[in-house]
Amino acid sequence: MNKIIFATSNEGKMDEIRDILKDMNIELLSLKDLGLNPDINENGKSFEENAIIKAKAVMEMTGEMVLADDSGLEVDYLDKAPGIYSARFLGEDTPYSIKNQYIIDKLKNAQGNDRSARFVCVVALAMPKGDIITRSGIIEGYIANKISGVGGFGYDPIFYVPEYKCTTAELPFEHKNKISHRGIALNAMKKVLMQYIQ
Ligand code: ITT
Repeated sequence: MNKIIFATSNEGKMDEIRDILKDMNIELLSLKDLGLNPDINENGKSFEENAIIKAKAVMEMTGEMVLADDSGLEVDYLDKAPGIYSARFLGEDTPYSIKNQYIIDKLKNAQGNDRSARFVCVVALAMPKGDIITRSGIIEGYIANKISGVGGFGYDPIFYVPEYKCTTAELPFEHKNKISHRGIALNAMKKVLMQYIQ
């Protein structure tokens, strides 16, 4: 069975990734599974650049096929912040209850379409021979008026999806994974992986 490493230290992401890729005939290993805690400088200027930086760094460290996900929340009213800085926004260790309330407070004068936002995900595949392939996914929505839901992670409790009239933190786990930025990007990446795995 082909071994693929997913270069993330975010457990919330990893749970979703395992669910989305569960029908693939691969041995999927996280950095935690390998006991790795690499200090990767995510100094790219886009989700794509950062996804490639992470995948390449771990591929060079292990010599294996490596996937990485760079993702984040773009809030139009905040000029697309926090964007690629979503994890570092207000400090890496600041609880999301504070980050989420901060965004809601910032948007207190924004109504209707002014509250538009999206989650973006770019997944990069780094092959030991040097090939790099990326796929991306986006889910459009709005910043909710209040924090709602306990599912997911990060900014899910403030990301309202009008089609389902709830936040992504209120959607059942598998449902979020079917429609999310990460689900879209990884489902596109599955087609690429099929060409590489036996
Ligand atoms: P790795 O780099 O180790 O994968 P990270 O959390 O630092 O973990 P990113 O740099 O890609 O990863 O930042 C992604 C951040 O964007 C994440 O920490 C959340 O704040 C936010 N985010 C991304 N996808 C999300 C989702 O599905 N639900 C909620 N928040 C999300």
